[in-house]
Amino acid sequence: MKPTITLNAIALVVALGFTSCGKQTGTSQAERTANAVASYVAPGEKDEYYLFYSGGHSGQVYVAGIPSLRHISTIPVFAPYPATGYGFDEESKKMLGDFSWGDVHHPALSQTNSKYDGRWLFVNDNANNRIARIDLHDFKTHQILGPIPNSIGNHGSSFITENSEYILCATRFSVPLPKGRVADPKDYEKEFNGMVSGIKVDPKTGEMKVGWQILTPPFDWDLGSTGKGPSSGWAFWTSYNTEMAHDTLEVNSTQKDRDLAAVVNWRAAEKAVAEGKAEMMDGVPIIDPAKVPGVLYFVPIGKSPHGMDVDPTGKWIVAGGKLQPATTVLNFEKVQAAINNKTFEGEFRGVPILKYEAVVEGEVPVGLGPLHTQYDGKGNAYTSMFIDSCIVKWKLPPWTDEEKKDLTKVVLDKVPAHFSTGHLVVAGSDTAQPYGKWCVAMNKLSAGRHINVGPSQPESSQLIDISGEKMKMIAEAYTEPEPHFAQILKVTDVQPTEVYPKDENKDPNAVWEKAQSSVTRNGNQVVAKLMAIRSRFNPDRIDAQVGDELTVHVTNVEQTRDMIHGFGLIEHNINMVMDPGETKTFHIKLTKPGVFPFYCTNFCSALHQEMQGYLVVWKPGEGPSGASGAVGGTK
Ligand code: RUQ
Ligand code: CUA
Repeated sequence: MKPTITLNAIALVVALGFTSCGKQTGTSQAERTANAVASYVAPGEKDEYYLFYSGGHSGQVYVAGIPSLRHISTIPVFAPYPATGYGFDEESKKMLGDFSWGDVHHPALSQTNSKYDGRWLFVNDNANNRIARIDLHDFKTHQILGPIPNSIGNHGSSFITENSEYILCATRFSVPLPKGRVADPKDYEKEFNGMVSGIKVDPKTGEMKVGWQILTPPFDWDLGSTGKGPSSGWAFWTSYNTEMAHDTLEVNSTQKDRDLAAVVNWRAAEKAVAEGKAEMMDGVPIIDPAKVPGVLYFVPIGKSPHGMDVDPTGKWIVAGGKLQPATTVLNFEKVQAAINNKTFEGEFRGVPILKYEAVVEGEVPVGLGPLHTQYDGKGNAYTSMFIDSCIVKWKLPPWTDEEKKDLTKVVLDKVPAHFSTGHLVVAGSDTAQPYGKWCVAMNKLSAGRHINVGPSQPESSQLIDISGEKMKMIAEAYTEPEPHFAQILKVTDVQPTEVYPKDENKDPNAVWEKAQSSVTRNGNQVVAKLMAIRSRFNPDRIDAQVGDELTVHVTNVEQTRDMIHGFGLIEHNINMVMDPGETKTFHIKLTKPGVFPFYCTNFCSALHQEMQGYLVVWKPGEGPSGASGAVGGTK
């Protein structure tokens, strides 16, 4: 295949600014009114869908409503977030470990039988090689797994299998393995390796652990997705840098017309590990695909591809070629046949390369810079165009003979986006039964479409109605930097709790009545058990001494929705926030004498401002009960 567009042409397009792929819609007064009504959620009414979008290097996940596109809440994941006290109490501090940021790219809702089951949302951290689990019963982060051993640059994740058996991950970077081994990047080809990881998910609790890994050449694995239906048990990733360059990647990794995508049989990998065919590295069973045939295959994809998305039937796998003005459609049945018949065009390091012509259904000329593809479940595909700045709707196979001869015929519609769309998300696209109806384009550049906020600008997201034959641009909103992928979940497909029921609070330090609250001393350990209720803390005085270690447990005894209390401690960098029925704990060493007020940080009642108390830190040997005493004040 000849590259149909040169790098220089693309550089030129980028340098000249945005290309456009059509007229802006929604300009007549009637259209504007109709669009406004379509996304309007009147005061007191509710959105129909959740949009969970990744917050990139903010480390967080944001929740918006669809169709309003209003930001509704922030779920802190990889970075402290004082608004919910995340990263201040012992439990969340422990989850964050030594890191105070992450780079969230791809959220994945848990699935049962290729349908969202409303239980968990998993997200990856590209920066520190982690995966986190948000439980949808309370919309909070409950586990952060990692850094994953033998895995650097956890970008090609989190892709969930059809029954949430695994979160599958592939590395963006390669390094000498195991981690900690040093080799000269000049010896990249020989010394560096990438990895595909299977993170096992407990079917009951969602608890993750590293299951197994597959060693790969040092390609930069990119986006991927998991199979279903006929491709059940398989997963797919594109790669760039099959050139295995280690410097000036912009030039050196874009030399080849085609890069090699990975076709992974994860069930075969699981089986190989069970049969003892793996070798341990850093505590993880590692499969060498050259020694265990049937686990990994390569397939060529042009050119520097990015997204690779399986359609709802599981038969079509679409890859976007960043430097090629077409998407490549693989036919999984042909992939299977090529594997069975050994229709290979060679091998790389013992891994067979499937013959391109044998597995490709067609290259659809969608335009410049195709990245990601989503589906509506009605036979249509929607591809985000980074360079053309638009969304292209096109028809999936099967194609007529006439269409096959000229695939421009399957390109159905284009709608401009503003600007440089990265990911897009169609509601439920990665399930067997998409909700369809809405598409959100997540654009990399807002380019001043909003009121001026200085040189650092937000990203823009745009809501597109895909229910009709032609797409309709409906509304836009601005988001925290910087959304990558998102998931859309129907509100009725999840039942979050509104309070933590008292009976379910198993914290041994929870206190529910004044009589249970206490401040006690044991050696230099001072333990305070406080209860928070509108509008006081009980007790509201803690006495201790310099050199003491202070542990404070605060229980919010409210059982009313939205009755949240905070515990901010002046000049100690502490802010816990307790939801109704929740107990949280912090632990600090007291190093300076003084009287330090603590107060409720969450506006909870008319007398919220009165909800305060004192931590009295006496000099050693001083205080109301002398050297050995610690007291709680007014009960
Ligand atoms: S990548 S703009 Cu991090 Cu998902 Cu494609
Ligand atoms: Cu409790 Cu404000």
